[in-house]
Amino acid sequence: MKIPVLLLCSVVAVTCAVKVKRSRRFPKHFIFGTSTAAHQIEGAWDADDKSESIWDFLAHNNPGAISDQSNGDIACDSYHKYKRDVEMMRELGIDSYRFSVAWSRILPNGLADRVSEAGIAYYNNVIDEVLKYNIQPMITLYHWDLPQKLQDMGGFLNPLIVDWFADYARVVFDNFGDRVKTFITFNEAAQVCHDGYGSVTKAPMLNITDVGEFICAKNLILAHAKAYHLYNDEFKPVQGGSCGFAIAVGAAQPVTDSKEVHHAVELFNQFQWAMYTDPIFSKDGGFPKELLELVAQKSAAQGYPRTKLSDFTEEEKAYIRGTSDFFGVNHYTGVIVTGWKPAATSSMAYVEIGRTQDKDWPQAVSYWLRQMPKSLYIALNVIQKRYGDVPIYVTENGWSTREGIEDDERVDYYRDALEDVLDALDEGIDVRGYYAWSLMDNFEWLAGYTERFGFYEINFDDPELTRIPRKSAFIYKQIIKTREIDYDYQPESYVMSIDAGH
Ligand code: GBH
Repeated sequence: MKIPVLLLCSVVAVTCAVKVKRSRRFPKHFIFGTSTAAHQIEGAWDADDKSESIWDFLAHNNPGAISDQSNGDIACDSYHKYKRDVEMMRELGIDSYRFSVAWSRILPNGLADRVSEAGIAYYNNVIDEVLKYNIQPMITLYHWDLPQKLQDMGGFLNPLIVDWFADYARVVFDNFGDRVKTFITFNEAAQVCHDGYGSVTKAPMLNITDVGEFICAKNLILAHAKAYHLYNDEFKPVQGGSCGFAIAVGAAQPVTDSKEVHHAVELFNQFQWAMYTDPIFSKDGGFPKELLELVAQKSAAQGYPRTKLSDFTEEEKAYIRGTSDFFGVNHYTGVIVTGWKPAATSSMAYVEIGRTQDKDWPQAVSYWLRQMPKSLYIALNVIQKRYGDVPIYVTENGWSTREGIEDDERVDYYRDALEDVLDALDEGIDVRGYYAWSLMDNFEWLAGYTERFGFYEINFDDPELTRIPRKSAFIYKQIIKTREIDYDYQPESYVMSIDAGH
């Protein structure tokens, strides 16, 4: 489907003039970074006393589920090669590095009866190494790798996960919070609950449609809130950092300006991400009202004695509301929403919402990823409209290719996305930083090593796992250095070095 440019322009209200070189600059204190996640880069899956995570377990027991039958056993071997990783960060000149901590490396039993010395030592080494070069660490506590032992006890379906997570969070804050000033509790709650519990696209692949997803959602949000309160009450007064939540927000653009289509967009947003963020960021707290009603209607029509998703109690709402110091947004792409056609046969309103991507938008290797014009700008706007002036970090944004260091599509994607950030800044949206996904190629979940997101390429057949900078690495470096996007800039050679002061 072809979307008229004019419509896009009028709806997002920006100048859609052909790209002109602008002299706009990123503010001096704007943070540029890169993101990774433990299971995707560390390898060393059983080093020292580390136990299996749900992703280790999935790959070991059901290798056919992963498109190239690979696993994260070695991945980028960052467990041993973190010094090279930090050297790459210095080459790029980034201000901050977002990475995640593997729960099963810190607490091999999942529960907090025993803390792994080796696990703590590893993350201490990473933190100290980045800080040595003035790169600020940002830690994600949970990026999808639950200890399998906790999954055996129900994982996010067991309400005790709230305490288990808070106990784990205490160990993380306690050990690293003296040096780490930004924490993210959960990465992409919707992907944890929808993909992992409500379908088969992420571990633990439970496929308990709706019911599993909703139980997970409530427990996860409560776990987040408990960890936030713990940080806020006990650690922040001494350590002085901040703690937040990171969620995937895709742009949803109405196909026409009609009321019906705008309503469909709102519903789409509610089901895709706002059901996880309204309880935290909205004024009244709790789940979106309309979503609750629609789920209740469907539940009744399907013969359930009660709704599949009840709202939080008033006490819980108050406990959850306001528990994030910033909005972490992972953003990749978006859709054009065409309308909403309720159907008696579907279990969820979400699947009744018509959506499409324009065939003219460049397509990445990941099937779901296209370069939608202005998508990051649209997403940032929607967040600000919904929740007001909350500080925002773009905690992930990136593009997948196959192997090869000439990654012009990635260059285009990043330039456009950063242009969107400048547009958002111009309008007073409080974007504090931008973390590109990813520093290097890594284990892309069910897609294994077939989709490459890195500034640095890795040949996973090479035992040395040598990291080689792509063209995009040089472009990102130049943007960070000059704080502006120069569309004419081309690297003279592909030889990397570390600039003075890094
Ligand atoms: C992230 O997931 C993960 O955090 C990261 O680990 C992963 O490697 C990376 O991205 C690349 O996949 O709403 O229109 O944007 C992103 C998963 C898949 C979430 C697509 C949103 C719907 C499309 N995203 N999904 S859209």
